[in-house]
Amino acid sequence: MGLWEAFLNWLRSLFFKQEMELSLIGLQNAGKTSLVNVVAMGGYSEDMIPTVGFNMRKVTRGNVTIKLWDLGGQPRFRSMWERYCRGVSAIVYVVDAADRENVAISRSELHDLLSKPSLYGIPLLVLGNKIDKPNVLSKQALVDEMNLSSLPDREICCFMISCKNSTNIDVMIDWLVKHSKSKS
Ligand SMILES: Nc1nc2c(ncn2[C@@H]2O[C@H](COP(=O)(O)OP(=O)(O)OP(=O)(O)O)[C@@H](O)[C@H]2O)c(=O)[nH]1
Ligand SMILES: [Mg+2]
Repeated sequence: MGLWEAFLNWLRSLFFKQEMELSLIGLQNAGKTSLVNVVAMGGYSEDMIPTVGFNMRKVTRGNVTIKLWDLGGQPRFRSMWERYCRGVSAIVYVVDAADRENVAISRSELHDLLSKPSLYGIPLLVLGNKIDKPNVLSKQALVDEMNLSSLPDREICCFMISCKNSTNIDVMIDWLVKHSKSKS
């Protein structure tokens, strides 16, 4: 590569360098920590320990640095979700799409969280995880069950993913990069 071209690439990298801060929210066992591991290219494991409190991980993908707040989903940790969602570029809400019994709880926790004035306007990405499993909700069914159409005043998107098979992980990252309020 010529010197001029290298210089242009360097210039481009300065311009497109982005920093994103995301919060991963959702009920216990939804697959939040698994998602962090997959995004960080750390692989997938069946043997996961429930997150106690939260973990912070920084992941770099190309020119994008992503700071991920991975929160515990058990009931006792849910009251701290709001605190870790304030000021983030986007909220990523993970749902186990194979766990039909808990979708209603997941919906009410999401709506409770987003009713907080401090989180007004923050883009929301809802992920239906575990689509490798049999009998999962369809995307439309998840959108309906989560009542996403009744959440006004923010950008909302939904993807169906599998951390296990890495399905739609890249599409998801693309969306986040395009729609996060970036601090470049
Ligand atoms: N089949 C399948 N299982 C998954 C997938 N993603 C995660 N799991 C499993 O779901 C279980 C819980 O995953 P975690 O990532 O620990 O869930 P979490 O949302 O972080 O849970 P908490 O930290 O307690 O809030 C683990 O056994 C994972 O292996 C997936 O895409 N497919
Ligand atoms: Mg976890």
